[in-house]
Amino acid sequence: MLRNAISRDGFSIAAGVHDGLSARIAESGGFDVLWASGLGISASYAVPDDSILTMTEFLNAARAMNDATELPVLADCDTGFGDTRNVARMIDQYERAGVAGVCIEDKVFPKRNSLGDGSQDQETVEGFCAKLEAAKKAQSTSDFVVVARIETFIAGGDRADAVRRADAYVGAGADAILIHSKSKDGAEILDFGRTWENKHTPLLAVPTTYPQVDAEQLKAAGFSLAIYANQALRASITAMQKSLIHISQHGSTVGLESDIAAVSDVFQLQN
Ligand code: SPV
Ligand code: MG
Repeated sequence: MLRNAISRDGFSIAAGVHDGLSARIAESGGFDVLWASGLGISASYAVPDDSILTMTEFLNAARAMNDATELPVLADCDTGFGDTRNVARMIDQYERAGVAGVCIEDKVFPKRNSLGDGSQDQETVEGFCAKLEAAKKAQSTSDFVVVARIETFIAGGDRADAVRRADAYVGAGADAILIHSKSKDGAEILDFGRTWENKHTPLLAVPTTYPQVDAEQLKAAGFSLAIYANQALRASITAMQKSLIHISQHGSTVGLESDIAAVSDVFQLQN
């Protein structure tokens, strides 16, 4: 259950995945939670992670992950696909699909991926709290989790703004806080975790740009879930590129066969 996996008493890891196959590989790799990555799902359609795909496209990918595994799926739902009414329908649809929880971020639609260059406009605290309240009101099972993602550091804001937002979002009903950053050293994330006075609400991090901050450090700073959001996607891109270039250059798969999964491995992943 997602609620247990992100409890403040323990520490879990989530793999960012983009379809049923990557979800199943993450499950066999020992992860606790699946992150239905907006970046990954967008990349699987070869479009930017800039609010291009529809909710239904993201939902279909999350449903495939949920159907393929026993792991709880935490779906990256960007800004909630609209205003409070869109958020309410989104919750209904994700919950019906069996997804364990959703994460919405406090940027304005259309959002841009957080790791790119360029400015990011943040939603007002009041506007985002209204979305969280709509989400919590719309859920029909008590186990469903709504994560509030704070983009203050991405937008160039300071710790005081991040803390103000975290407190407000918990007040509006958020079950967990994801504090995002694209800093190179992760210092602002570790500082936030250590100093945020709320020691009950689960804290989530996405250590993409600060890979030297390991799970132990995140746990010690008060985090309960580390989301490895895009490593599976990046690994698969490298593997596909290397393999396909080999074939086009050599006109054969000799020298490649031992580096790629056997067809029987594919069958196994397909059950
Ligand atoms: C994603 O995986 O889509 C995320 C994390 O939202 S990030 O790409 O860092 O914004
Ligand atoms: Mg995303």
